[in-house]
Amino acid sequence: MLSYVTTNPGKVREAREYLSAVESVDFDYTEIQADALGPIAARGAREAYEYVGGPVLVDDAGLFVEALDGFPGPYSAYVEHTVGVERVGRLARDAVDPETPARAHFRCVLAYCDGGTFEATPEPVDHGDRRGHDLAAAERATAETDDSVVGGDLPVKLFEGSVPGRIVEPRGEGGFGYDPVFEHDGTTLAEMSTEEKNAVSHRGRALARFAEWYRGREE
Ligand code: ITT
Ligand code: NA
Repeated sequence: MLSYVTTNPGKVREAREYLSAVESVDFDYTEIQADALGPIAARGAREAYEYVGGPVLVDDAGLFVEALDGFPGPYSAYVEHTVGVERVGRLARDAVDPETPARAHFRCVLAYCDGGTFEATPEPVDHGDRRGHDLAAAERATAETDDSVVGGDLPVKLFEGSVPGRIVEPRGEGGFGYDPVFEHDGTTLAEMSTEEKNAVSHRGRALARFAEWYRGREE
């Protein structure tokens, strides 16, 4: 049984659409201070594997606002709980003039660890539609995950997804976190059903990549 390790029920709801035989484990693994999601997720997966004693998937995500040089990025959870979503939204919109969209993207890195070894075959990294996005950041992200099997005491395999959008005034009641202020193709993620959000979201893309790989290796 695969354990999806998170303290966030919103993430579990989305993951269930891809992983039916998944058990969610509410375990708060140590989030190291790092400026990239990949290493945070990899460290978390090793720690969660030791705790659960079976295959685990951890999910580290963040909102990257272009006009704020990628803030809050890997600090998104801390910033949500301190500054709050509405104020982050205002900060992002104030950073550009009123006619200019406050461009941003979400990224999600899934880290899988089962204590075993993997073939070190790099997975293609999906950054979604990169148009209008910080290419330097996308490039750094590619460098980070191109070798998707990361070493350490236990090997970990990473899967990534991203979604481009813009920061707007809050709309919608669905989703969680920054969803009400993040608009993709005219709709905020909070205005979408779980299914609709998964079809375009950073997490949906990463989960689809993971599910494909995971099913493939069970055969
Ligand atoms: P776990 O670490 O226990 O999984 P978390 O909520 O702390 O749960 P992260 O460390 O990945 O998750 O923090 C990411 C932050 O970004 C946090 O504030 C989330 O609410 C937010 N976030 C993550 N995915 C999101 C999504 O799909 N839509 C909106 N906000 C999201
Ligand atoms: Na967290």
